[in-house]
Amino acid sequence: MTRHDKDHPHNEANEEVANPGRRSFLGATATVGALGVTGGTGTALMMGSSGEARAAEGAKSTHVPLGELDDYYGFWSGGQSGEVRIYGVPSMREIMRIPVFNYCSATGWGMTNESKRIMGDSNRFMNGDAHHPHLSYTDGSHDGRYLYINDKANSRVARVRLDVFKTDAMVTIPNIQSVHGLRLQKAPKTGYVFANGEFHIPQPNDGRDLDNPDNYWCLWTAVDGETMEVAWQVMVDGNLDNMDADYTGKYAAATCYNSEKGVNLNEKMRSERDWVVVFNIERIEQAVKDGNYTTIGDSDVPVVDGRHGSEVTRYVPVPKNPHGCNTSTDGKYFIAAGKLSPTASMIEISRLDDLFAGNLENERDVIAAEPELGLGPLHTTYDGRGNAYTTLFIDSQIVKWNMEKAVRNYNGEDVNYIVQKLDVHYQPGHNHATLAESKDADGQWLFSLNKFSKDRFLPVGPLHPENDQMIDISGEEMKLVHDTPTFAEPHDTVIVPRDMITTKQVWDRDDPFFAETVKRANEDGITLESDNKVIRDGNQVRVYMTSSAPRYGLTEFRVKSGDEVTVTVTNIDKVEDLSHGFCVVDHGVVMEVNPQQTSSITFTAGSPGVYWYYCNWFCHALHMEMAGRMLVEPADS
Ligand code: CUK
Ligand code: CUA
Ligand code: CA
Repeated sequence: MTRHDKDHPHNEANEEVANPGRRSFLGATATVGALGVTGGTGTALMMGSSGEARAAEGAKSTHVPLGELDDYYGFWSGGQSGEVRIYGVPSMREIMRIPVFNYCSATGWGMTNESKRIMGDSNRFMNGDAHHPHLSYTDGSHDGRYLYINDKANSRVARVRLDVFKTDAMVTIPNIQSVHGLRLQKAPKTGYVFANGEFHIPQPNDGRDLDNPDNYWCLWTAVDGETMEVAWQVMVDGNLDNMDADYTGKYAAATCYNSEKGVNLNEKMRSERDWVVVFNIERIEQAVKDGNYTTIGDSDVPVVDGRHGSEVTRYVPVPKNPHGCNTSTDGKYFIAAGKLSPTASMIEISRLDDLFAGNLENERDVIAAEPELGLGPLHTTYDGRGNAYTTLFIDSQIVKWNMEKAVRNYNGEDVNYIVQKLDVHYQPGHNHATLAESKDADGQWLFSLNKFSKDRFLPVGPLHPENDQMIDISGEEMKLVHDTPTFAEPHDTVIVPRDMITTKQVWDRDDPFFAETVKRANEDGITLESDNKVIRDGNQVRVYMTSSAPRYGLTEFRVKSGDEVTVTVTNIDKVEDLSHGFCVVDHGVVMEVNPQQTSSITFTAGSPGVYWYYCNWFCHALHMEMAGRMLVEPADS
């Protein structure tokens, strides 16, 4: 973008011709704005748009030329879809979806034996609500090993392997209801995965205390990020909403919006202040080591008492129903967004030693500043240059503010800490900047994950998409550059440079993802890479076959109605991207089988008849012909 262009803000239309790459962010509305068309439902949109069109002058392009790769991987949560989505940044092309807590019709996730083993008991739930994806750390930097994510709907935490982009572990957290806030220990390494139990419940929740909410409690949980086993829990007062950990491995902090322990809206809003609870991880570990804990119900997880008066927590009062909790990337502050208060509370992490040592008169002495930002502050992210960016849900804005100036202002200096407010469309929840939950924040791109999209996209009926907007923050000014409609409902994202992630393009035959399946085949005396066999064992039938484009090793197999059939398919193709599938018609049976992968699925053979099975991932010119017959005989024959 030249100086000349900047001086002629009404030339967008011509510029689009000259530089088609800009089309992606200027789009048609900018042209309409420039033409001065008014009226109808477009008015509000246009006013915003013409302003944006100018703001986008000089912004970085989101265009990634054909055949070239994006600079960043973006990991998006899938909200109540239960999955994780991968976007390329800056193009915002959706590259992949990773089923996690959901059933997947394309890959067979939730149906294959491999995915069922990973999901365990919780496989009985067909839904999930994935809010907070986070990438593992070494010394405060992302290390590209794992992604962890919570399930608010069924109280689970899952891990995704980033070498194959598959979910590889899932744990249901005991003694809690709803995992909401989820964060990782940043140093020296992940370490713990911390999970906030959001809804307070009787302990144990076995029918006692139904009508006695005063005796409901929430627990904060630490999961071992390597073994994915629950390490310990801490019982707290109030509830737990969002959280974050510091950059030393010593402290974590969580917002509480229900210090009242209310069970209805009015009760939950009764107090002018709720709190941020700060956890002292070393002290909790010591308490567990010293046997200073209890257990609850059937669970043998150590539960340390962290309620008021405990040595392992401190409660810092902050204004009304706080929501987001985000550690600044300089490691200095936990920043809690006020939600029902127009403020954010900056907790100075270096004062926490004194807070726990009892050297401060008041818990509020750890507050470094409480800047007023606008209406409905929800979440904050960072550019690594001393600025914070907070979403304002009610104002439909992102406010950029300077942390150091906010502190000076709090200390009485007459200095303005607000740098800029940018309209977003509309009602933002989380926002997130590139690398902004690591010490490597690079201040390039900011995303505003807006809950409402209203008039921004072609209408698709009453259920609207969300709108994830992309903002260039590399300069002084935030510049809106791109709208991305998303389906239900990304809450949060984490974005890292592409060189942080190293993937396998073809499975290794000894991969743990399907090791148990291989082991069982070996017990049947099967060599998966070459054998095509049917083994009958009472009314259990195990069918083994290879796949190699465009054929299955077996073009037919015979079972009896009502048999429990397990089909194990090994894709012996070694060619990158040559995936096969296996789908049995009228049986609800489907799975992906990628190069060098073994996949298996167990089902009940239906009523007598011929049932075709076919390859449902397009693999070859003769892909349609890649099929076979399951011949189902009557049960008594
Ligand atoms: S919560 Cu969704 S907008 Cu679950 Cu992270 Cu704030
Ligand atoms: Cu094999 Cu399609
Ligand atoms: Ca409250």
